[in-house]
Amino acid sequence: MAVLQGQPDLGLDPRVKNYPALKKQIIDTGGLLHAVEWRNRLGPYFPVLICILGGTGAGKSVLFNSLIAAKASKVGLRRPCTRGAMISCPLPLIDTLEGFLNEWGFRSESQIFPYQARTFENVILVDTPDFDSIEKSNQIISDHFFILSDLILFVASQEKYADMAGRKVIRNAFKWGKEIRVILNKAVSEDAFADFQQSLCNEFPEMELTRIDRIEGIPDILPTDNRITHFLNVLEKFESIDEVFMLRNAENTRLRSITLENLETTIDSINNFQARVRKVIHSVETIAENVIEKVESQLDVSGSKDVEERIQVRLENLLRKYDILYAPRSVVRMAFRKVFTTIRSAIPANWVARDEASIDEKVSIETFLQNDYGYSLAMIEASIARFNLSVAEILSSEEDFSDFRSIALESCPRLTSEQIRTFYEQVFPNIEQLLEGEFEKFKQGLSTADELKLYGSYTLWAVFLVTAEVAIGGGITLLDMVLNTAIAPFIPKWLLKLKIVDILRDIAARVDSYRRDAFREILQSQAKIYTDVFLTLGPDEASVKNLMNLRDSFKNTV
Ligand SMILES: Nc1nc2c(ncn2[C@@H]2O[C@H](COP(=O)(O)OP(=O)(O)O)[C@@H](O)[C@H]2O)c(=O)[nH]1
Ligand SMILES: [Mg+2]
Repeated sequence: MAVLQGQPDLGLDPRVKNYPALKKQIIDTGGLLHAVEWRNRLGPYFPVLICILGGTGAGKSVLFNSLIAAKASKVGLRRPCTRGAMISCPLPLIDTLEGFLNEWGFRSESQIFPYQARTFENVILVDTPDFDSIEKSNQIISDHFFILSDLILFVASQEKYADMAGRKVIRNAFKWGKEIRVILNKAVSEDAFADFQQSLCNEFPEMELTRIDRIEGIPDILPTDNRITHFLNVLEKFESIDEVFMLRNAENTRLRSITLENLETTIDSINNFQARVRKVIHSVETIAENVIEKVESQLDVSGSKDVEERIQVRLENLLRKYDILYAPRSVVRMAFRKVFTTIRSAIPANWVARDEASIDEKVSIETFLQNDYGYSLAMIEASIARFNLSVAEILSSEEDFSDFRSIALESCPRLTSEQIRTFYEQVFPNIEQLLEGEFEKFKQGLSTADELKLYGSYTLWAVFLVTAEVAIGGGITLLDMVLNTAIAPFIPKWLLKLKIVDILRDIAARVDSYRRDAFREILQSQAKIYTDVFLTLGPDEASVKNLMNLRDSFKNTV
């Protein structure tokens, strides 16, 4: 049962909207479970715990003293006069009682008073601190004794009988089915008593109400006259061990069922919270899917005459530079490296270099970004921004998400341009290597004659390069569109015979799928920032599981 101890909120994030209510529920349930365990340990023959409960100055301490016939508990109107609990118990039980007080954490605030003048050997009588005490510790002690008691003597005074806090305690006991006797103390007026009785009967039929008349002065103990005889009888009843057994057994059953009820409510609340988390995560994921879908459709850009022309110019430039100038292969490779390093960091295609200047100098991020088609880092950034905006909108529009909204603002950073670029570099594969691999593969199936021709020509490199650029800039759709018109005319006949067009399609398809994956991964990593934070709001899974197991075992025994 220690399951709820040490982690009174089961690891919930305090920023969660219903945190205080949930935490209180969990603590209450923990208290009940502890009480069940405590009672089990003591068994059904342990003396009954009779607690005098009531508001400040009602006369609890006076009644306590009167019942044990000793001026044990301090009496007074200065509040709160009684600090902690005053407990009267049979001598042989003192050690057990001390253990109990230590276990429940209010040993230092309580006093034990062994019975002397009047002894009930099967009764532990507790003068509890005022439940309406301004001191929190007093309230807690009073709450605990409420839970642990077998029988409650609830004291109201004529001055304060209409008090709402008192009403709440009685209501609670009634709901619980706990044995409770209500006492109107310091009663002087017949009307007030009748009035109190009436209002009690209305709400709690068959509630037993007893009256103790006011005596003169400021007594700290009442004379043993018929004012308290009734209560002495109640206590004396427990001289019979059968009565003890009956009451403790009945109270055990009530405690177990109220604990089960509390467990169910707590689990329901936790389930509701978890459903809310699932809902917000689902919303974020749906938004991500929508943005991805939208961007994917934008990735299928359509070509135009202008695009075709530019691709041609780009090819011409490349061929002129590497083929016609017979540049050594290493120079081409270096150029490749440079082009693709830049492409990897800036993404889209560039066939803007219409003049004959070296592409090494011409390829720059600016010219990529100037491209009027294809997609770029700017496009990824824009869609991430659109995604973040949609998430913010949904978090603001749904009342159910109000706490998630501020949590997202506080704990979910948006990816910066720099991070997006880095992410892209990480997820996009090394195109240069891919093309080199293609080149090697292509060579393998060739006859010696064809291979020789291949070494003498850089056309293949140039065509590979342009293909990759087109795929990065406009995807497979664009490539298909321009393959026959803009690219194929530059491919020599002997190369065409070697099914080069299919190879180009294959390369383009792969590059295209890589860039789509890269985009999706970046967007999903932004979405994950949200969902990860929402998932860590708690509660701790193991504790919830424990709670459910407890609930199940209770169900079988209640
Ligand atoms: N006159 C009169 N005063 C009472 C009676 N019962 C309690 N008191 C006074 O009410 C005040 C509060 O009593 P106390 O037992 O300390 O109340 P508690 O705060 O509920 O423990 C004390 O000054 C008592 O003397 C009564 O029957 N007659
Ligand atoms: Mg008192």
